[in-house]
Amino acid sequence: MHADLRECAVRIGEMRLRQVTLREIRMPLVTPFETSFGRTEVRRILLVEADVDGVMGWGECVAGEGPFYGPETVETAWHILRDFLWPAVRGKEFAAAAEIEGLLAAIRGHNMAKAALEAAVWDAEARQKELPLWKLLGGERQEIPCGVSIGLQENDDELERQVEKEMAAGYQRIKIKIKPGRDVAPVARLRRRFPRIRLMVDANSAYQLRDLPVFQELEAYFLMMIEQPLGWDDIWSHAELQRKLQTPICLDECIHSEEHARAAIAQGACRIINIKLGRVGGYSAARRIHDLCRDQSVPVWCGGMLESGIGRAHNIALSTLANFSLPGDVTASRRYWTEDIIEPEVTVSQQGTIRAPSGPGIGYEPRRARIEALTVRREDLA
Ligand code: OSB
Ligand code: MG
Repeated sequence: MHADLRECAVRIGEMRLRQVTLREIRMPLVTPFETSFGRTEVRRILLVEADVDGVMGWGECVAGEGPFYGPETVETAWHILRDFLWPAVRGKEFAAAAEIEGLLAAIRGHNMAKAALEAAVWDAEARQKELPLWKLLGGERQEIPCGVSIGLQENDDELERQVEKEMAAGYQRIKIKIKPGRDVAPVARLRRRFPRIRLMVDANSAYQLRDLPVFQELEAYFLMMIEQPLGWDDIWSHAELQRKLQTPICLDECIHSEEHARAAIAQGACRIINIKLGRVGGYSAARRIHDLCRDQSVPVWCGGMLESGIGRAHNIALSTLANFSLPGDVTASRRYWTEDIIEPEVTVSQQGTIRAPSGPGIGYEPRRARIEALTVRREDLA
């Protein structure tokens, strides 16, 4: 073949990142969200806009305002994106968003920063191919089951009102946050009031193995699962605890990679895994964990991180994979925001489901004027 032709053939289907724009927006939550590690009133959200050969894709970094859920923050993510991730992809050709992970592999950790960039490229690739992202990912569910995560409340009356409201809205399962001193009593009360609902608790690593009696007491209330009771990076102690409990443990904070998931399952540290794109470093890792869990008969569900519409839309796409068989923390925009940054907003049916969108990419359009108005900081990387 002539050299020019070969050059041409090699380049068909190749993509290149032309520019990346980082933005920080601030969005006040409709009501503050409290967990065992802290309280959030205003979300600082880092958005990544990627220009892939003129097609724009969007990703959201789920790092928190402080290093309390995991080690990353908005500031560390911005630094890593600008100073390490962007230089690792700048000018590189790739055939698919699935190759981004490999380009970023030399940078250790910083999964939330990586996932935001990778997700933006997935959105752009799907838009370029005029496909819904969920189909490009191999998703099979047209409708995804939804649950809600209810933060720590002022008192148990208020908690009961919240549960009533969310059940009336159609959500299929209720998760409440717990912490030492605010665990057995609220669960017992909710179970008395709602004997048959699918109920679970999330401790966000607030307990230690010596708190075993608390979890033994919780066994009486038929919880679907107990999410991340022990140390954020301590798989071994969860295996100790799971051996002593009938109630399934679900790991969130502990699982950062396929290797962590394999170790946790092999050790018996959990029977369910919560997958978050940010925590595991993007779609490539999320799909591997999904496939591993499917092969090991471990159900998974999609966690949430108080995302704006962009991150919410990505969570919907991920949740269409077949083994996302349990209701996720993927909910309507209006639960968190007076006005979201996507069009249309995410809505949930009276059956507690979200319909996978039919439009290209994430299937929701970023509302540029609103994003611009909320932006407090912007940097173009070229
Ligand atoms: O542990 O799942 C968690 C929010 C922030 C940080 C961690 C968690 C959560 C939630 C809320 O539970 C999930 C959501 O509705 O976005
Ligand atoms: Mg959790």
